[in-house]
Amino acid sequence: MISDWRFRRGDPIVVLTGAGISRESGLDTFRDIGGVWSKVKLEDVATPEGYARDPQQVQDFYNARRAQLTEAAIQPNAAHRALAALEAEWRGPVFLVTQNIDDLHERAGSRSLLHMHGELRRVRCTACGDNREEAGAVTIADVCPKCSAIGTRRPDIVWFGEMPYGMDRIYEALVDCELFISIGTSGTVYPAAGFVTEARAHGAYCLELNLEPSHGASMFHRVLNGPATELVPRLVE
Ligand code: BJW
Repeated sequence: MISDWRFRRGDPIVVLTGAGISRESGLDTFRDIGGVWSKVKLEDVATPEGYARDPQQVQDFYNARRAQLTEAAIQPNAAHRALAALEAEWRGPVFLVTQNIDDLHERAGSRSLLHMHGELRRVRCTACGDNREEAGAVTIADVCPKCSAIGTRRPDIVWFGEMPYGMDRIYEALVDCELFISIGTSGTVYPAAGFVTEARAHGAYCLELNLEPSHGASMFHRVLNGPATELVPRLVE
């Protein structure tokens, strides 16, 4: 379908994904009814201040979500797989920027991928910067395997007030792309919510795929509403 439009196979594409793409894999979104922020206060678990107040509460929250990723039922869905197929088949660059901290895109086969809000399966030492994969639970009594500091291993997650990863690379790609596709994000959290403005200002065609119109829907040239597992495979077939 993409190639039915004005795009040539080889035009650069940037895809932004949010929690909605993983919803049909069994992971909660944040702001929908029953979402993550209806169960915990974001100030407690997704800010540096919350972590300073009660680090073990924050570790417990991320330990539970890290463990959930290893459940057999949590698997990449047809939308994750379709984006991996797009990257494999399109002749030009397909740069996938995800706000998600799960690993479903890489498990589906995406390779040109940036986790701008960090990764659930990584921890970072606040003393020496050591950043490594962690499959299990983390506690505030942990010792950093690199510098031996105690209690310095925090989830490698970008919390509110912190700088997301890869911003220079992302803005370069937004300036160069011919097509910007936003999938499964409410468009409420910056800087990701502003990517459509940037891409559009530099001439990209902007397409939104979401269950419902997002907060930024009016910025897109075209908006398709429905579940990601239906819309994304149809787009790339
Ligand atoms: C489906 C579906 C299906 C469901 N199919 N669709 C005032 C104005 C402007 C900005 C600010 C401000 N005050 C503060 C700020 C900055 C702040 C911010 O944006 N706050 C807003 C709340 C106002 N941002 C930051 O602090 C960021 N850092 C920053 O700005 O640094 C400075 C900077 C300056 C200049 C340049 C660059 C940087 C950091 C933000 C960190 C966000 N972290 C979180 C938590 C991660 C940890 C965790 O997972 O616990 O990231 S918050 C949470 O929201 C998570 C997500 O990645 C992020 C976005 O959520 P997402 O993915 O959009 O999910 P939902 O639930 O909101 O939406 C899901 C959508 O899917 C819905 O629309 C559904 O309809 C849809 N859907 N099922 C298709 N089956």
